[in-house]
Amino acid sequence: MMNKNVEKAINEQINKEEFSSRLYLAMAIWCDANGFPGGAEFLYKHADEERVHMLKLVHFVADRGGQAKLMPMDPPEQNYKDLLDVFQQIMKHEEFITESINKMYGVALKENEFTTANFLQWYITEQVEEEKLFSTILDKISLVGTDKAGMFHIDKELEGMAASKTVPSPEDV
Ligand code: OFO
Repeated sequence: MMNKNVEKAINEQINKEEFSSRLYLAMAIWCDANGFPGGAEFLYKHADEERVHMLKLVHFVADRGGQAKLMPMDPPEQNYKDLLDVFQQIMKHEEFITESINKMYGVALKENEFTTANFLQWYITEQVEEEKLFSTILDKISLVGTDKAGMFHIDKELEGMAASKTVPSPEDV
């Protein structure tokens, strides 16, 4: 049986991953409506990935004899200044998620839930990848500034990144 504090922390993380998925969906919709089809493709796919992050936690709770609880959530921001604004907000959000995962890991260790801590290692590694990915994209966008041709090129790059990515099922990650 899962420790109550650990279960609570995991349920809160489930909510955050679900929110991440919704946030990236809102950003994808904005990109679609504002002339960034590549950015939209990339973010639609990333929204799916966040759903996988959520499901992986849901399955883990079930496997340990618990029942995940879904919580209400505020709607994400749907209006953005430009593509730079979108990726700056993503970066900020991912840093918040990393902090939250580290805290959850801390709770598991404190409660001697080593199986859970071991399981959470995947999320710790994943956050390193997520932050690296978004900071690379953010650097490129910052470099281009307001140059329209450069922005077009970035959008094409995002399209390519989306095309080369397949979203795995929770069991495969
Ligand atoms: Fe789930 O990694 Fe981003 O938020």
